[in-house]
Amino acid sequence: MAEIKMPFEPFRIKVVEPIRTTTRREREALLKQSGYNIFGVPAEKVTIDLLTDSGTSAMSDEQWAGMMTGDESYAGARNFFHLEKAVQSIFGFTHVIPTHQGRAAERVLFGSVLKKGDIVPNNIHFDTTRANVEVLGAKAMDFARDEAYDPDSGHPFKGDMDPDKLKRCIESKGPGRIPLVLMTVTNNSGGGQPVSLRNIKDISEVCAHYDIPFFFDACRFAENAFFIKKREKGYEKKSVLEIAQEMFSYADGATMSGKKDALVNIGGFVTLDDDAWAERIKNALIISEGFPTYGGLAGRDLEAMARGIGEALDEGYLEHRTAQAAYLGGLLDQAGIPVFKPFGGHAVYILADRFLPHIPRKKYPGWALTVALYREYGIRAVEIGGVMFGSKTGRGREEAYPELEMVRLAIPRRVYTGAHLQFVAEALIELHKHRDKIRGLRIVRESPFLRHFTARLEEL
Ligand code: P70
Repeated sequence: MAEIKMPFEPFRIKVVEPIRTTTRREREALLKQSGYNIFGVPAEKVTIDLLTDSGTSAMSDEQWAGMMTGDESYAGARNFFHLEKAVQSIFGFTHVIPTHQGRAAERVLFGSVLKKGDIVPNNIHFDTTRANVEVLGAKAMDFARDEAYDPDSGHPFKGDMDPDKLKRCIESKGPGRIPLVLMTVTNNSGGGQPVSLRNIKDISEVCAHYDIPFFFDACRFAENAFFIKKREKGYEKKSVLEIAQEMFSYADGATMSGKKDALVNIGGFVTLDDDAWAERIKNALIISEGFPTYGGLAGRDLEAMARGIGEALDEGYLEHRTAQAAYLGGLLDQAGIPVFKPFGGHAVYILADRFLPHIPRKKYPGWALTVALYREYGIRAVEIGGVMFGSKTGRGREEAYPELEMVRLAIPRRVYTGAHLQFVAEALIELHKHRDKIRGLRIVRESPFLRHFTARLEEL
């Protein structure tokens, strides 16, 4: 078996944050209190927090220095212009409209261009994106290539959208009902898999043919560009920046959660060329987010994002980041733990239905694994499966489940070392040995949208 190397951290640590440990008894009580929902557990009671890579990055010395230059004027703060320039230099669109995070960008964009009965195709929508489409009475549809749903397929670009599935949808529903097509890079609900430039060009051509605007959900664009460099023929010698620029050159705009590949703790934006859409979005922004040069952010946050978005394209950083996922995934895989392959950019995904074959889908094996991982080791992960994406298809009807039942171990950017990941792997390997003791759950309370954040459950 190949040796799995712990990656070298390409940074020194200047500020540290202590990790507190808890006892199993304490964690058991916290689980009970939170309704067996790890979103309800206080972060200080978590040993290693792999809930999300969103807003959890460690900022650099450059970003912290930039925070001191925050211009807190209401309108036209200098940091907005820095952000505008940084975003334009990578994305290449005229308008840059800041928002407090990704879902706010989705809301102001979709709220300005979608109406009831419309359809939004995507490779696979992530949770908030789907919710922001559906809350407007429109329908979110997924057209990822077939390999996306096969955890064992080694296809290098499992994030790709299937152009034929997209065309069939446009032909059958009519282009007039599709105000925009989205493409999520990397594909978060499908194992953090990249989309190839070939596919971006193909989808862009389909959209152009029917005159439908093509937008990216660009949260993890830098990781996607890095995978293109590593895996797509003809891009080996291009810089990650050039690849990102080329990706965006085929689109009409993007929504962005800066909490991922802009390396900030809060922030996002919409960026696009169309003047009429930009005007509508800015008007919507003023109602709920703020004036268009700050969009719900402080000047210092805008500066951190302006600086972070460039740092995310650093190839040494991206090499380490993807090596971290490969290291953790490799240790698990070698120990016989079922994992989604290839390993994604920001996370390792465990195939929970295979990890816990004795728990049926209706008893939420993925959720059960997140509960067990916290209870036994104080590690927090997130279920991407039946609770997050399951839905009742009608009154009293059976629940429908997504194709994949997974637990995501998301790796915060520049936060954990190789030793931390080794601890996580050892914990999972131990847990796997005692997996038959893990029990399923049932939901006792849930909200109509995004139920995973607040649902309460009970162990069976
Ligand atoms: C995550 C978070 C956010 C996200 C995303 C894509 C592809 C838009 C957004 C919204 C959400 C999350 C999930 C589970 C636990 C905690 C947080 N993804 N598009 O971790 O962006 O959060 O800034 O509103 O992945 O994947 P924002």
